Amino acid sequence: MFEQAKEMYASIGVDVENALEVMASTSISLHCWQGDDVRGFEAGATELGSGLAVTGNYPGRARTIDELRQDLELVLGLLPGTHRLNLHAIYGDFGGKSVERDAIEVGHFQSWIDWCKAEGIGMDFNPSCFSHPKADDGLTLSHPDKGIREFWVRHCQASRRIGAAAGEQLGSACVTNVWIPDGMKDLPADRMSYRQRLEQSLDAVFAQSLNKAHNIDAVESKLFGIGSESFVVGSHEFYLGYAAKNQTALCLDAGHFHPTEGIADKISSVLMYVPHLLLHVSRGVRWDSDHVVLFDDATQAIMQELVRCDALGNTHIGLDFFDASINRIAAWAIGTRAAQKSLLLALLEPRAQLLEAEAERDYTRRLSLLEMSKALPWSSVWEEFCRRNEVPGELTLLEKVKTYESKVLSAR
Ligand code: RNT
Ligand code: ZN
Repeated sequence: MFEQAKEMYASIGVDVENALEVMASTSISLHCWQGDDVRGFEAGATELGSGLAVTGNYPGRARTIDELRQDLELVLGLLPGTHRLNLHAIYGDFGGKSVERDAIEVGHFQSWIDWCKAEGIGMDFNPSCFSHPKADDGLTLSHPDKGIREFWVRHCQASRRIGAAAGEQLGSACVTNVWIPDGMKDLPADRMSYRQRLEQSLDAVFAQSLNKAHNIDAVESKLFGIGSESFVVGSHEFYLGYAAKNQTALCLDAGHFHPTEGIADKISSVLMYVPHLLLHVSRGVRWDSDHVVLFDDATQAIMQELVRCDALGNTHIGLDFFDASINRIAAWAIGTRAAQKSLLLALLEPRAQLLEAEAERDYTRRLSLLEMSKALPWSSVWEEFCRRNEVPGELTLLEKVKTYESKVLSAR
């Protein structure tokens, strides 16, 4: 089936082997927080807060670093290609000790860096400015209280240093992404002062210059959250401006816009003004619900734009979803593979023909080509990619997860 597919694609000018090479060299950053419902390993960790919510109580949640690593090792074995780990600061190896967020050091993450090295993968990092008493007002870097602001500035500064150490040790730049929950449930009387303070805090966070080969700074906007329905300090406009002005990376989370607003169309605009793009591929259902990513129109459109804009080189693809109502390993694997399948479909587009039709203003042919490419045997190419990487194909994926569930997860 693969050989037939390859010939069929060749007949419309698509080089399947080239597509598979790009697939092999495009890594997805696996968000550690799908494995334990965004709890982390801080001593006496509090409830998930700051507008983040995980629903479901499926058995088998990773409760320790060892369990999370064991689960991640299984997930990595279910994904074709080489990927990365995206770690939040609350997942440090604190050895049961309580370590304040502004006191985290590289040492607390050394065992993760070592684990990544052993797995042969890169690492990305995130300060965790949520689920903490000092975030209970719904404000962190923009808080009117100088002491609280500075506490979070120190946390973000420490996070960048940890990111840079990971990047240096692993020989691959770490993307350190700052997302904060700051906002208000009801109408603010003074939006401007919060945004001015956020800018000042971010300037302090990014003041230390770090080697860009080790650390890439990113900022993530949001439209609204639970408890910040009327006002989010770090809105899209705020961060687009900040990232363009300061030449940081911009993170576009697929769930952080109006429900019918996709992020695909933003990619070509954003990349004209910022050096790097970070994606949080996610799926919002009616709100920023962080459902498991699917092989759906929105995800396919994102990947199409990355390919069409030749943007894979300066885009960092991360995932951001958390579903505790189904097997968490399956959620990780299904979501990541959906992003990968979408990328493959985009790479198999009859690009030359599409460009030709567009140049000739033959939009009938353009539309017809787009529909035709959906009907081509891309799935045979996907199965071949899985086979070459010695990971399960679509028919056997769930079997592997279920075996692990009955052997390992059910004993937790
Ligand atoms: C929250 C943001 C953020 C978080 C993670 C845990 O709305 O999407 O990226 O989901 O950092
Ligand atoms: Zn996100």
